[in-house]
Amino acid sequence: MRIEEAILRRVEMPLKFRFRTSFGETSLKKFLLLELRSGGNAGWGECVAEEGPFYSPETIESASAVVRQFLLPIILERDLASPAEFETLAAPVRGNRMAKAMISCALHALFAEREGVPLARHLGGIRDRIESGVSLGISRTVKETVANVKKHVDEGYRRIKLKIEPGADLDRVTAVRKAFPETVLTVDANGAYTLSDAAHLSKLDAFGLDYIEQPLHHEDLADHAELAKRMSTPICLDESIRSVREVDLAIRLGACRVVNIKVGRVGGFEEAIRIEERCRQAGVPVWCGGMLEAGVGRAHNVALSSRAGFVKPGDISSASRYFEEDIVEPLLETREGWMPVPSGPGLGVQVRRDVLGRVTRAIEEFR
Ligand code: OSB
Ligand code: MG
Repeated sequence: MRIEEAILRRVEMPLKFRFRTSFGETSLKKFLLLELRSGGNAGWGECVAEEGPFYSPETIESASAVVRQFLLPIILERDLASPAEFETLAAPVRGNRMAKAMISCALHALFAEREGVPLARHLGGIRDRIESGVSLGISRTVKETVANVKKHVDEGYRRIKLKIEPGADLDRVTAVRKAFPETVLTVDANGAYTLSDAAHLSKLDAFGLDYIEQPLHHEDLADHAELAKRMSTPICLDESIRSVREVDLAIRLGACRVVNIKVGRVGGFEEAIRIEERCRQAGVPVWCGGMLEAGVGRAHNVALSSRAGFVKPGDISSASRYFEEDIVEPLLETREGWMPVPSGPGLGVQVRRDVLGRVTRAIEEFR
């Protein structure tokens, strides 16, 4: 398929809540959105790089530069046989995985649309609905945390994840577990602890958490393996897993028993699926993480999560939780804790040009 045109937008959408993690806080979602056009079809990709290099080294600016200078020229000059061919051609470009993933996602959506099959099926998905969890930012107080959990339990979410950091951990988990003895509960530290906190972290073992996500620094696989020996709560890795090589190392070291897969963090659908398969061989359950995506990114996450290996609830919640209005219709919304997988061709949701016009801050076209 020959890509005739690429349109790169910078988009800004206000979030309905302030999202605080151990590494920062945001109430405005800013992202790059790519539209690829070929023969009357369009493929959309959303980049999860944030404004600052805090979750990952990439930023909106860095991703934009790499996309324009190195990645778009690869697809604009060629007749691509498959999205996987892009991965091969882009392999000489190191890192910059979120930039690559935006193009991978747009290409898969475009190929699925042209084939007339839903993206989920094009990716090998087998489910028609996926289990939804929710990721709750760090609240100011214990009381606010419990109230926020109640709201989301009442909405039917099938797993609650609490962001934690030193000084806002045991108190929140103790109160939430007391109020919700049966809820599937996890915590995510985004790397805020060190191995010297092992005794403190092991106090979380009393609360029956499904797992603790990324407790230590993203480069500390050996320390995660050591921590795993000192606590009974399973460790799930997020930031540490950028490739199938890293997940292989993590599993061999005993650094994790659960894996969070984000297509942006690993550079595209091909690598995401390789990681899922490596985990399945090792008996390691995986789930799909989120990056506060708008409708395009959410549709890609839903499609990926429909694959058989995604056996735990993901961070995939209703679009209306995040935004007053979204850039796609119909909205991707959960019903009693389950998200339906769109069944139409391609992305399975339509991009709303009217909303896009309101939220686009800059636009560039490439031919
Ligand atoms: O660690 O999973 C994370 C959002 C931004 C950066 C990192 C993370 C998150 C989330 C949000 O947890 C999940 C969602 O999209 O709701
Ligand atoms: Mg995480």
